[in-house]
Amino acid sequence: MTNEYESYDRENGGNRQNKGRPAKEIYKPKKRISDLGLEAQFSNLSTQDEEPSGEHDYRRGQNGNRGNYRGRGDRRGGRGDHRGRGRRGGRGGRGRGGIIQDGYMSKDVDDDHNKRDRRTDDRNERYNDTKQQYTFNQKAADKVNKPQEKPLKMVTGPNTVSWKRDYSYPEMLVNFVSGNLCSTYDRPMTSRDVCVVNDLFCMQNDLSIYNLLLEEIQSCGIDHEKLFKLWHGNTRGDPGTHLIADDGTNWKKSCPTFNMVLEKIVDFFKMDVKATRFNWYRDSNDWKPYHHDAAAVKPDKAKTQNLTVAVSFGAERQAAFEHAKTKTTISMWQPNGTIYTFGRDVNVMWRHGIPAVPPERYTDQGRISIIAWGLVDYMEDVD
Ligand SMILES: O=C(O)CCC(=O)C(=O)O
Ligand SMILES: [Fe+2]
Repeated sequence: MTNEYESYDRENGGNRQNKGRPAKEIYKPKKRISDLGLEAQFSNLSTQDEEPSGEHDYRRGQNGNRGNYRGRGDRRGGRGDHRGRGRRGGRGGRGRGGIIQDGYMSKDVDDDHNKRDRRTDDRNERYNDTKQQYTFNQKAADKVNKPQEKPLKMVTGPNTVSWKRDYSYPEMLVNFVSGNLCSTYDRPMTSRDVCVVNDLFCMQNDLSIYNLLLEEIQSCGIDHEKLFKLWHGNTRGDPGTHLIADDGTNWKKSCPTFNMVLEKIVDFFKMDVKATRFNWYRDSNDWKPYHHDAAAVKPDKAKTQNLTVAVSFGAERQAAFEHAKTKTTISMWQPNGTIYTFGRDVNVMWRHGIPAVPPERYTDQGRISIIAWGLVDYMEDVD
């Protein structure tokens, strides 16, 4: 089968167990954002393959938080580390839009660990590490500054071939939006648009949210093998691509940081979220093949989902699109904290995925993506 859309993936590989990898032990933060008061709010969201059972009121009951995180709106009176757009300012923070600052990164770096041979397939030991650290990719920077040695590719023939005005809408239009400057998405959006929103959640070098997500989900009390499923597990002689958290287990109740992320997505995009997913790419060996999300192939999903939102935490990976007909590919780096979204037509005209990283560029840094599928009422169709 060539059309590898989501439901196919799930039916064929999604239920396989992730054997042989124990839960990663991670550090205990000094302060947690567990008093967000959001724990229960998203626990009733359906998975992508199920219809939601009822209406969800995402903005209920935010008063009375005393905790370390302050977002926009009604949350007030916090004294802690995370400062957002709360009505009453906290002391000492820069008051940026919901950015979590002063995270829990430890100062000491485990050099031995970083130098360890990464090519071995026995990755279990590594998941006993403490929290993930931000690393600067010096190799990449050096490469960019290197003088070109190969002969340059050149074009022969005329450099302009058409003077006809073309008013057609592009097959994909990429919008860049600053999460620092606006509290909600306030630009036009068409179904052929991809939007990239930076800095809504955190500074790119602050891995607090990645580490909290991992800590909370791994200490939620559900057995690791039940909680995480290997995507594409062994269906093609491949050891699976990456892990997803199984929404059949009740992990969301114990993961306030996941709920905080989701609430921000709902607020920012004014989105009616119908389904969510927690993807974990444990290291650079994990990846996700090109696919259409379910709304491209299931008419019932298409009625209630016109937007996919993906937020990346942890290692910087590329999110890529492959044109369904021409197979042309376009790829975008996704630094820690970055959002990318795409509309209904992009999901039909293109497949998307997280490209595999060649073994020589191996890194043990992991990435989590939180995906929300749902409806926005301001999306314009393209004729
Ligand atoms: O990790 C990502 O950014 C992509 C995930 C994705 O496409 C999916 O879960 O359907
Ligand atoms: Fe997807």
